[in-house]
Amino acid sequence: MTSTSTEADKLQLYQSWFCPFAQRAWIGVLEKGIDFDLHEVDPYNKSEEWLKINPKGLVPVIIHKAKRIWESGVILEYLDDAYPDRPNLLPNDPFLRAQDRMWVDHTNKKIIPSYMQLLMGQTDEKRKEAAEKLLQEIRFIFDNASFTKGPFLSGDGHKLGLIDIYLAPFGVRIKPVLGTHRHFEIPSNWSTFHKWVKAIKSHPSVQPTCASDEKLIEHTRKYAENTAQSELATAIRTGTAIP
Ligand SMILES: N[C@@H](CCC(=O)N[C@@H](CS)C(=O)NCC(=O)O)C(=O)O
Repeated sequence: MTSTSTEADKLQLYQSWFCPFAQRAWIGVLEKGIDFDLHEVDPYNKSEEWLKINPKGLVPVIIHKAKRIWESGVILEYLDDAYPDRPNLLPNDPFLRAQDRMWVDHTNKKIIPSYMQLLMGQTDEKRKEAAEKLLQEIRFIFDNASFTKGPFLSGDGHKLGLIDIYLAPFGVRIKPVLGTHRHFEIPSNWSTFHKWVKAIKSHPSVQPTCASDEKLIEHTRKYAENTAQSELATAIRTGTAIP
């Protein structure tokens, strides 16, 4: 906590243990070293109390200085803006900042849809198509990122940054969730990808936010069986934009 902040200003994070989007916000506050309270909520129960916190009814949400902010990517950028004296999530260089944001866009438009289509696909043909697409889209990032100084995707790769945090929840789910439900695997010779996953999983700001593989596999079974009723599942089923 900074010397000027008070208990009333303390950041409040509303999240759900299973949610990859909420995990981003949690990693972000840990990486920034921000003092915060964590509230575990059930976003599917659209109670009046929950909708007062987020009228969209989605996790994550933060409340900071009595103001609420939702949308995981917006939250991460807000943390940099509101806490400029802490380690930045975005690099300083304009080109490298733009690059992180390019991969964020790619993650939203390409990686998440193909990840979800593979998880929810109900025919061999749909799964094969989604698996090929997912590999191609992951390859695209890892072939084009800078990686000049380390395993991370952000900036020059020396430090965990915005795009790492953005992609990490899906990166750590690929093996347990897609491996178990769909026998999907990333080729063992994709060394930059595997080095990245290893660096992410062991990172002190990521590790405490990871649910066990067993819990994630169990939680995602309803997606694999195509019975999930979340906004994300509906968007994938109907081919509309993800929430
Ligand atoms: N684009 C949003 C997505 C958030 C989201 O879909 N969260 C899910 C949980 S993983 C949720 O709250 N779902 C509630 C629902 O579908 O009703 C973000 O990145 O924050």
